[in-house]
Amino acid sequence: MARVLGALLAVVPAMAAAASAAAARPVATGASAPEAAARRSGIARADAPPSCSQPRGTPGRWMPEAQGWRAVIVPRPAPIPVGRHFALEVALCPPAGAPPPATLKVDADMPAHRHGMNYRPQAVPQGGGRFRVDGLMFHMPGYWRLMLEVETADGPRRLEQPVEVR
Ligand SMILES: [Cu+2]
Repeated sequence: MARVLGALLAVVPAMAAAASAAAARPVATGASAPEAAARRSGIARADAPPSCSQPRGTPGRWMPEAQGWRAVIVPRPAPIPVGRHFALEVALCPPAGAPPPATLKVDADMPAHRHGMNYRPQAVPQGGGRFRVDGLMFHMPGYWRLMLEVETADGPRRLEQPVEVR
C-alpha cells in the first residue's frame, strides 16, 4: 500500500509540470489559408467598374482565377456589410480566343458552418462579359466563399473567392 501511494505521489508532480507546460505553449490562432487570403485581398475602396484590363493587385477588387478564366469583382458597397443586401459588379475574362459568356451563376456559402445564403442572387448581363449581381446577403460575420459559375463550350468553370465579413 505504501509503495503504491509513493508511486502515485511521484506521478502527481510530473502531471502538474506537463499541465503548466501545455498552458505556457502559445495557442494557435486557427486562421485558415482562405481566411488569410481574404484578409490579404481586403477590399478597400473601388470607384471604377471592374475591367479585364486591370492588372492583378489593383486595389478594391478581387480576381479569382481557374482554368484560364479570371473574374474581376467589385462589391457594392465595400466593405460588405453584415445582414444587408449588397451587389457585385463582375467582369468575366475568358482565356485568349474564347468568347465572353452570356450568363453567370453566383452563389455563396460559409464552408465552416455548412450553410449558404438565405437569398438567391440575380446576375444581369451588361454586355461584353460584364454582369451586375443583385440580391446577395451575408447574414452573419465570418468567412464566406463567393462562387461564380460560367458555362463554357468545354463545360462549367467555377471561380471561388474567399471573403471575410466582420
Ligand atoms: Cu455561418
